Amino acid sequence: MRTNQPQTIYLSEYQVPAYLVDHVDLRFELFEDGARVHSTLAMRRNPESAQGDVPLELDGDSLTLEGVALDGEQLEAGAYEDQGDKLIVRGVPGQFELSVVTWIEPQSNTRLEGLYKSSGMFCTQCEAEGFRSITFYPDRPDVMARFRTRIEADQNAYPILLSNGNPIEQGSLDNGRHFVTWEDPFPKPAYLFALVAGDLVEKRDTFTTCSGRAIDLRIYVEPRNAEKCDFAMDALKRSMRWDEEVYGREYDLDIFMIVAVDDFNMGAMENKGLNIFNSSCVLASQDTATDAAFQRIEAIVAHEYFHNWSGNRVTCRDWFQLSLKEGFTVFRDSQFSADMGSPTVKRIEDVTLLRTAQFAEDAGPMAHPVRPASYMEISNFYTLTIYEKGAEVVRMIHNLLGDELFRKGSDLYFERHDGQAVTTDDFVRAMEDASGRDLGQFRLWYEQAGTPVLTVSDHYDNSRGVYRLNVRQSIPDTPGQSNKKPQHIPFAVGLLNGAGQSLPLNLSAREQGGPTERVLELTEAEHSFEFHGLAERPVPSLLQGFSAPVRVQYPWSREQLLFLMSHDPDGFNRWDAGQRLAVDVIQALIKAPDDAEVEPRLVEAYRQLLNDTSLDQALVAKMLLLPSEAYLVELAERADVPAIHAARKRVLSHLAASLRDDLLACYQRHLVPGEYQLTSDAIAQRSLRNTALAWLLHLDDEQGRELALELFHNADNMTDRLGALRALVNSGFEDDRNHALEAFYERFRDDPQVVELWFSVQASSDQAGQLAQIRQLLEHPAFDWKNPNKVRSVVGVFAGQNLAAFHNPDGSGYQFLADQVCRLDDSNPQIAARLVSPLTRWKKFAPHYSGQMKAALERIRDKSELSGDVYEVVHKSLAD
Ligand code: B3K
Ligand code: ZN
Repeated sequence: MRTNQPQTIYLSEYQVPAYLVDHVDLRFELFEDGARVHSTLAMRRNPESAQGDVPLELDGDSLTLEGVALDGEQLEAGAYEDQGDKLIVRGVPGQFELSVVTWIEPQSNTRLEGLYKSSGMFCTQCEAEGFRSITFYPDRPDVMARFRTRIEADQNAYPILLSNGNPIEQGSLDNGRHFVTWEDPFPKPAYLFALVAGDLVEKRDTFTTCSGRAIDLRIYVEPRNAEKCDFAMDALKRSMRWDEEVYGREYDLDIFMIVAVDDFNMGAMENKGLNIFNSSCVLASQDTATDAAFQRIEAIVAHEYFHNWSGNRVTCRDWFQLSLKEGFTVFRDSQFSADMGSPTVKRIEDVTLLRTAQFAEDAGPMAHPVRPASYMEISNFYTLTIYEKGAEVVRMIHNLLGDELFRKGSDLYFERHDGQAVTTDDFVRAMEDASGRDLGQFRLWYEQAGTPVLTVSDHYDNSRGVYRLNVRQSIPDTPGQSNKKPQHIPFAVGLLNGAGQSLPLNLSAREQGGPTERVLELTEAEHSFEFHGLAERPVPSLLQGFSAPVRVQYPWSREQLLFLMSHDPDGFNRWDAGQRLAVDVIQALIKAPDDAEVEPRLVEAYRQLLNDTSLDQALVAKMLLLPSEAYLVELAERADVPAIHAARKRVLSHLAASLRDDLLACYQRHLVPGEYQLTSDAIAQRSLRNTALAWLLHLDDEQGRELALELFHNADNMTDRLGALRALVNSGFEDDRNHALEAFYERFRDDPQVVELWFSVQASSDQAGQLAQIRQLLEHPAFDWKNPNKVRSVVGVFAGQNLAAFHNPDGSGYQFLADQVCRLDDSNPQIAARLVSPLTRWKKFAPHYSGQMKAALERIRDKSELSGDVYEVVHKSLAD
């Protein structure tokens, strides 16, 4: 068991840095057995620090110190103290130059933080605290410096040497070595530092900015991937244009580079001028990437590019402010994706993730505010709350201010804070100053954790023609927070008459011809709104466009939901009505599993969706997807996963059987002839066909089987081929399933991204004997414990998406996950800590399950030498 518990860091204890760095000069000597890093820091005491003449403290991690010099003089061993995680130098003058030489071993770095090797290339990941495992440094985001970086390496093995900024010098050295020196003119925190050395090919392009500057764009990949960069390059150019047009942000360096690496802990990283990407988030071709992968790539390329302003030019003061850059940038990338495709579909996708996973996080033991007040291990705080809820908070400011004032606010924010490390409060203040609005109460969104619940009731006064909406808000207790204050919530509503028309919303008897949508502002625990001049009782359309990240409770009848499903003018709410109806039907079957009937009106509603070609097919494609098991778990009081699984499956089977002919017709109708295209229409058609196919195979339908085999063998794109494979794998056609899996692997075995898809289709499959199959996947030659994508595609998918198998009543799924977490904890604690997540919400499950989940957590807790990352998650999950 671990004895030295990691420390908790508190926002309230923030102090400005005692010393600043003006300039960093780095020289990397890269060798096959390690790397020597020479760093020279031009430093001075921070005039704003009240700490005075304190010793200089630099952060370090896993470094071998080879020498320290102050103003050019080597220091004797007694003149400094190497504590491993700190280098302390006493008696430094007010201004000085400190040189440090360290030896590191990127080859044996399996944590994938700092400098490491992936498929023969050197690369870095420094956010949040990786730079300290390269050299001793004040590794905190409010220390911003200009960097110059010289990289030296063997010319043959590493012809490409990259770092941030612009290349200023290059040349040959003895022994077949060469060097390149890069200079970044923009001051930046160390977390944005990057270095790459490898044998890579480049794809080049140019972008001309709004002021006419030509930017050199490059994507670096391994030679075998040379043909898979076009889409990312186009996405990059679209992002650059969009940021100019929508936010007035022009790119600032002369060169912008993206490098794809196979072993990467997350999706990508926004290092200044040198973004490093997980290969799976940049490489794509029609043959190997699904529509979802293309969309993800576009969104991530945009996200990292947008960070150049929201994150790099204006950065975070400390890691408690992480959402300052992440929430804002997710909001920006979701606006971008909405503009590139279907805004309603994008909103549905974002809200699905938020409601399924972020709401769960917000209701669990790791719940934390968008601006946390404390943490042990910052890597654990790259959460859905920081990213997705953070984006929702920015979206609400946008909803409250409107397009124009929001843009004024963002302009002011960028102008006022350019080159600074600031706080979420600075962001809100810029929005207030530009708009004249008071966001004082709104700030609670950053401070209070938990998902607000809006309980809505209504009353119609026939004689006065007045309809009243009463809204009560409450925010549940979360760890360390209770009795929360009411928040400022933008609540967008509309009212419909019986013919499905939107009614004018008149908030007083005098008002006439009011707008048909209004954003009501909730600020009190209880609010009532009266709408006048209504000749009949209206049907309310609540929280249109999901105008705030809240749960709405209102006693909708099934009639009302059916009505909204086909009439709500708000596309999002139309989808949501369908979801609520399906949830209601499934929940009823969970309560009464022996009920003979599945709501016939649900079947008819789906039939209409399948057959009415006048509807927006992109929306229909989303509406046909039943609520996921994970969402049903989230909505349950104490979830019984097998019961949820069985009820959902029963509804699915019933729908599929009742709609068989409609599904076949839908499948045929949506055959997309001609070239593969990525328009939202073509994507919707493929999605509809894949849903139809999956449902038919769910019935083990013979005609469906033939269609699936035909599509599997002849598809000209991965979306269709994988759709067919998935349908076969989840069917009862065992031989076909095995043949298809084999053929697929043989065809794509050399493409790691496709092999990951192949793993995940199997890890999420619904077939009996699941766990034995998962164990086999771990033994497969293509599986690699050192590659996070592989671990995620088997272990992560099994525990996070294959709920019925993971929650096997015998507890074997939990034991399995605990084993894998313990195994990974020694090599890659960040990934291990993420994998624990499905166990953390043990209290959410029915007692038979929760006890066993808790036991699995305790087993992890008792592992020897537990990392700080896993320690924090496990201990917080087990706390009362
Ligand atoms: N900023 C990075 C995330 C870094 C995570 C470090 N553990 C990617 C992004 O959000 O753009
Ligand atoms: Zn980001």
